[in-house]
Amino acid sequence: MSAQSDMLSHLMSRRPGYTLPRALYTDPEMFDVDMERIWYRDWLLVGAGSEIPKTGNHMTVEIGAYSVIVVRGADGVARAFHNSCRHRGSRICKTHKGSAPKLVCPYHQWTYDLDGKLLWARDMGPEFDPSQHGLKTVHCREAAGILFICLGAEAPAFDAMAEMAQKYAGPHKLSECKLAHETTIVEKANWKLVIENNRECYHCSGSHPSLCVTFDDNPNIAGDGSGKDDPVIAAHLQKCEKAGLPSEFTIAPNEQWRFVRVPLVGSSVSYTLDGKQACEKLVGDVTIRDAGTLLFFHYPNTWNHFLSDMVILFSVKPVGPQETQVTTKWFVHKDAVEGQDYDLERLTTVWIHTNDEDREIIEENQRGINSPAYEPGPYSAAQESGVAQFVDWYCETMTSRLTGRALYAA
Ligand code: 3BY
Ligand code: FES
Ligand code: FE
Repeated sequence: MSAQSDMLSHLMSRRPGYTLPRALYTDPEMFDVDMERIWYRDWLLVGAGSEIPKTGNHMTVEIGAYSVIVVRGADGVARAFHNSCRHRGSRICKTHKGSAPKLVCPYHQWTYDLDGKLLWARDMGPEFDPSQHGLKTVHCREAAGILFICLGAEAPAFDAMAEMAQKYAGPHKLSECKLAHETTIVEKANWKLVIENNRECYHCSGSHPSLCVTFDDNPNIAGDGSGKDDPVIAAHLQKCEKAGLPSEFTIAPNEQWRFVRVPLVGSSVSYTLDGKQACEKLVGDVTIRDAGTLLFFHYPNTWNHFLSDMVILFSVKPVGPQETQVTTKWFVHKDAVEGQDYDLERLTTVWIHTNDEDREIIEENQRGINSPAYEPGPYSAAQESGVAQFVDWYCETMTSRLTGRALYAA
């Protein structure tokens, strides 16, 4: 109870338009409240459905204290279960990804069907009721080929976001893409610093030489949609919409997610060091190379880029108050052949560098905040409105979940 009232008093003391009070980036108890009230309740992106295309394909995901199995059923539906056996609690799947016709616990071989039902348990006696010992379910949905899970007893609304994902990302047909490469890096910083950093490009010119070849750091482009009166952005929007690619800035009523398609720098078509394509084959129904990038964020755990020739999904997982994992997954058309249609190094190099550069600045951000001399500082209205938007979402969401009311008018 006291961690929650501490959280509330930190939230009450915060100054809008400023970075958060120190405890919210450092304190283990505040971290636990973040996990309980945000991470264990919201929809979280875990990857693409095409990573587990066939019956019995599964992946395991660790979210805080939880371990979750996401598995493709015989009916083609992806389902998620707690990765904890109903016998004595062992983890059932220990590999990051795998495939099996049934889920067999490695400890005493209790065997579960792909829909979580307990099928077989040896010598449990006549009184034992297998129907009471199925795997515990976790909410799982696919939207435009993107896989989400939610650990909450009741999941928040999903359909409005799913509809928008279908509209904006649908033409990229992620379900018909293959995973070309995946990395996970550890950043020694609070998860909110990772998201804050992603929501601005104020730092880009100073830190991202390779990204800046193709990604425009003009804050009006990706910012809050205010740039649509700019002739370059307006022309890009028109061209993409004409090519069947919805592009106009759209944001959830509670501002938890956003879609917008933005142009890349000059004649660049993909995230490469020369701005030229990364893959010969275009994805899905995309017919134009210069479609720019469709940006999709969904708080608390993801930002994504849908391009004409690849899709990059980013997912964040808090490990501790000052430790966060960032997983990046690069997808290309499923028929694209490595070495022929794309070169893996060329496909991944810009974001491998960018991620590492971000890790470095975010870790320095954390180290500086750890100093007793830290005090909340002001966001630039011109450059960091996206950061302020995230921080407002966080404070508003946390406050309403702790008190049942909203701190600021919607
Ligand atoms: O990943 C993004 O959404 C971009 C790229 C750099 C900063 N951020 C606004
Ligand atoms: Fe799973 Fe015993 S703990 S079968
Ligand atoms: Fe960055």
